[in-house]
Amino acid sequence: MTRMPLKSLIATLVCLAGFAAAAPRQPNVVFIISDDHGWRDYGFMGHADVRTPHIDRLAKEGLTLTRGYVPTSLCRPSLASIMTGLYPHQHKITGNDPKGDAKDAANREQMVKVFQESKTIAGMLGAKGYVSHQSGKWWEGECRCGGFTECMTHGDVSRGGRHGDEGLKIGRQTMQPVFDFIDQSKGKPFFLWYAPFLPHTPHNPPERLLAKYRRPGLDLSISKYYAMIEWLDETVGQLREHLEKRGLADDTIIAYMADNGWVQLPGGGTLAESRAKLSPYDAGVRTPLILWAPKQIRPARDDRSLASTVDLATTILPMCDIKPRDEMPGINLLDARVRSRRDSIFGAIFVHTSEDIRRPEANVKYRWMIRGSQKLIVPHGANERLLIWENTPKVPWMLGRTELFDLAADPGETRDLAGERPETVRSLLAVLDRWWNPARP
Ligand SMILES: [Ca+2]
Repeated sequence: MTRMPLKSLIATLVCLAGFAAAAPRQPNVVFIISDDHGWRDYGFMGHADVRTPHIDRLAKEGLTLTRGYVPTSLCRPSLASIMTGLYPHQHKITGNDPKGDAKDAANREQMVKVFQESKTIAGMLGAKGYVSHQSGKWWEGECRCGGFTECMTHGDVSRGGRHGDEGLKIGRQTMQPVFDFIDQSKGKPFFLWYAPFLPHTPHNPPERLLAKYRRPGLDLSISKYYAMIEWLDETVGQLREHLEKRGLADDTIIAYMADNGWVQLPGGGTLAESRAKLSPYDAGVRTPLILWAPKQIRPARDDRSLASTVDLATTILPMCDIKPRDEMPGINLLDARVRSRRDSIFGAIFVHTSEDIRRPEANVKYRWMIRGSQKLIVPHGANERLLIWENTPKVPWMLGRTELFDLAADPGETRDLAGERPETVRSLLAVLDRWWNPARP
């Protein structure tokens, strides 16, 4: 072995130190989170009516995983999973509201404290020098508590704080706070949480958009929902255009997803009837996931692999030179081999208004898992009497029995195979219990 002369060794060490100091530029990270949006309701997902040209373009240019899922189909716990990279039984956020007076500040504050026990993506990026901005949906009180450096949401219950307050103006009334944040953070890497109250109710789209979908034979409530989606899409286009105008698009990662699904029933229908939001069926838990980064992610569409929003942390943090935490269960979605090796994903459905804000097992109604194309849905018998929607005793889709579906043959989950395939049910249940068994928390 040749010995390196001392002078050269010192020169090399100085050089390496210099290299370490000039670490690669950290990419900006933008989360675009649609609210109450059905997984098929996009142009790129094949919808015949809904126009989403801007989201379609992201999907075409990015890595698009059409079999994406949220672990739970309700806003607050789903957003908490996106922000922490953890399952609801890990971060313990399972419901939208606390039991008792949901408008009582102290009552809500106790819930927010539970959320603060988990590390957030905003906080982890912040520790590495990122600035961050929250806009849109945010349930966890004053948004700086979630690790953001700037925000729209005040969280003050006495001024209407619950799920976003001032933040809910984004997209619907203005994009300016987001644009101002981007402009002012120039030079520093940033994290942007863009979770507009779109296409969420109230379905009150501008007439110029509604006019495109108003037609004989299409129920007006459905026309309005479609127009709300196009409204969301317009804002996605505006956000991207702003990044491009500022010359930042090449240094930015965009992750797109919906927080839960939606089925718009003719005549308005009630949520409890729709078998979507707050249900364990695909209409509630499935969403396409798009990862877009022109310099780092090659365009591809994957219609086979199972992906979860808990994978966002474990995919994006390494792109920002941050090691994911050990308790994060996700995978790196950019690695095609890792994606192909995953055979199962999991989730759970909880009551809308938490029985016990600290014990997920006290609130769970269903667990579900998918292996390949087989989907198992298992009710939690111990909580059978709990109402999933407060004050809604009758939820027609809630059968209270174990169900098994073949999603490849029956994507609408209409034919329950549990009775015909007891062996499959048994083997899937064993896997599900290894993931999380609320009977043995
Ligand atoms: Ca939602």
